[in-house]
Amino acid sequence: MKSIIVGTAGHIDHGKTALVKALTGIDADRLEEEKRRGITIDLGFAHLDLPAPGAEVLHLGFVDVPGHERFVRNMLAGVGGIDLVLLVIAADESIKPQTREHFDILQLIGVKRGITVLTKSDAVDRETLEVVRLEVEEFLLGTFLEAPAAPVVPVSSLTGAGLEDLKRAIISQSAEVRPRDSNALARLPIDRVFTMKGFGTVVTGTLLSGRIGKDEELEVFPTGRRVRVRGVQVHGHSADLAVAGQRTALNLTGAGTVDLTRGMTLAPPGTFAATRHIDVQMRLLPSAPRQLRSRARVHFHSNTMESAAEVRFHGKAAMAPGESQAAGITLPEAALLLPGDRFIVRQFSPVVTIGGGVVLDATPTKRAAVPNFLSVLASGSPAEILQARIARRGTGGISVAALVAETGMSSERIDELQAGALRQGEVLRIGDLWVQGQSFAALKLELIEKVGQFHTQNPLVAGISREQLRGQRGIRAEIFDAALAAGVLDKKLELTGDLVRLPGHGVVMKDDEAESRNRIEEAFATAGLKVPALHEVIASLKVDKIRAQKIVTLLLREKTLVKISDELVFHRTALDQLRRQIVAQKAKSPTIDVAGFKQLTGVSRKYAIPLLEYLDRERLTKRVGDARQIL
Ligand SMILES: Nc1nc2c(ncn2[C@@H]2O[C@H](COP(=O)(O)OP(=O)(O)OP(=O)(O)O)[C@@H](O)[C@H]2O)c(=O)[nH]1
Ligand SMILES: [Mg+2]
Repeated sequence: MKSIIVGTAGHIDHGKTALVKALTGIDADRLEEEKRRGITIDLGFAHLDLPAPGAEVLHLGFVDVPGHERFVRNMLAGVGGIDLVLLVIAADESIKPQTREHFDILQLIGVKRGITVLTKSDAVDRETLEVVRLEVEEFLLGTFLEAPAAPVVPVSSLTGAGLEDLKRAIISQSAEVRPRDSNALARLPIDRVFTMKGFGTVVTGTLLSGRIGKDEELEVFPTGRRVRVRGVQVHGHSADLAVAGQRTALNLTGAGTVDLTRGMTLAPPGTFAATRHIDVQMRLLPSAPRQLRSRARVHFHSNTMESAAEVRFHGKAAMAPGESQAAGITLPEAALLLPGDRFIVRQFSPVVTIGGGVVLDATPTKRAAVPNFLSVLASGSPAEILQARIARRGTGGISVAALVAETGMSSERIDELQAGALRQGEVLRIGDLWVQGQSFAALKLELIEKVGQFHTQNPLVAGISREQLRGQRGIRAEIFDAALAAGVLDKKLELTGDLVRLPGHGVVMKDDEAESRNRIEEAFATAGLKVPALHEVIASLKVDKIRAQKIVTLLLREKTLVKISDELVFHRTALDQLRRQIVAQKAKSPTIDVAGFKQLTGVSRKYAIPLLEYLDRERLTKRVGDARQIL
């Protein structure tokens, strides 16, 4: 079974609705006003099953669009999901303005298959029909509807002439339509919302991808409301499951008609994120009346949504008719759009179709980590695009869920596409994250370098702690751990407990050094403020002078010892004790002179002066004449 969406297109009154009725027996003009005025205003729907080759059934869902120029925006809401177009041109009128505008739209939207139907063949003679056919064939030269690959079929909906030819053409063209991906995440842009007696809220749309089943929970984008599927209808019949490419009606609970409108999208909950910013590749039609300036306001249409929007060209002031280039689009409100979605841009005023294109990225980031990122998205293979998306995240990597949300692909499809690159090491899979191989290698080198720097600055420390090495950059723990492990595997790093070091570096203190360290510390700790001369302490050690000096440097860096002048070094505890004494002294007297200080602390003048100067620097005291004010 294959499901195909067939859309009509063409000028007003050229017989689109009559053709759908002649084919399906269904009048797609459902509104009272449409019947009264004899024109189509909004989208209409019909369906038909045809036998396909191999005794298969071809399910055709029809989307009938209005031809009136005032209702092009309704036409745009319907054209997004179509697989096959019937370009309807009345034989008695030939090509008219909306024939051209609809055809421009079909090309911009990227419709790949179609049939040109010359309607009202009964209303003209054979010669006229042939003239119109030639005219139309010339108009379609070089496009996806170029004959004979895409047939031109004359029909009369009045007499039924040509209808069988048309059905045959539909069957053969449908065979060429690539089925939509029913394994991708489901996405249903809503095109109608109504209530049905006894059922409640019903929405309809063309299921662009995936499947939607009964009792499933869905999220409404962009509002975030959760709804449940009470019933599914496909082609007017109840079904357990709707599959990509089918006209789908869903009976929903959890939302009323006021909560839902055309342009919203249903998708599995918690998977996607609606966005206000997209990067696109767009083309301005040669027929556009004027150039499009950067930051111009336009009408933006994609799938069933429409909105005002601002277009920006990166580093360019304007875009000329006929040009194609990358652009950024900002929407006033978030919408669910995905890479590959097509869009149409209409001039703000007067409203005419001026261009359109394809969404490249619906999750633009500021970092320009990947050169030509957008051109890879525009013309790379699916695997290359995935790799660019992974590379863009640098050493941070991207989670499977985020990559799924960014692309709409299933994780299985992503695995499949990345298998080659994974084998080559171009991308890595670390836990739940995809990381570019190159970024990972750079991170590993960066860590090795950082450990080396640490050793240079801390000669007597065995290594840098993992936490300190990971630093403030907030590298994800899984990636950091993997990079460390890779460094160890390469024998470029060593791990002992929590410490990371370069092999052979990170001198562990030898016994005599450790003993010396203890002796120095003890000498100063027990001396209080009456400290010994540093050189005397050093001279008393077992280790040589140079190593002793290094140990002192380490103790100073740790702030176990504090140097307050060239000559004087104190243990931290002694200075802390002094602070407390000074603070206590303040209660007795707000000032203290040198004599008072000597008396308070029991130190000689040799120590008193540098210590008072130290306290001044520490802002515990302030010199006033010969005395100190205690602050
Ligand atoms: N003689 C003749 N008349 C036709 C044929 N098809 C349609 N018509 C008539 O043309 C008029 C317009 O037909 P519709 O099918 O409503 O045209 P449409 O393209 O759907 O028009 P819009 O939806 O408003 O754009 C109607 O009066 C039809 O009866 C045909 O094959 N032969
Ligand atoms: Mg119509």
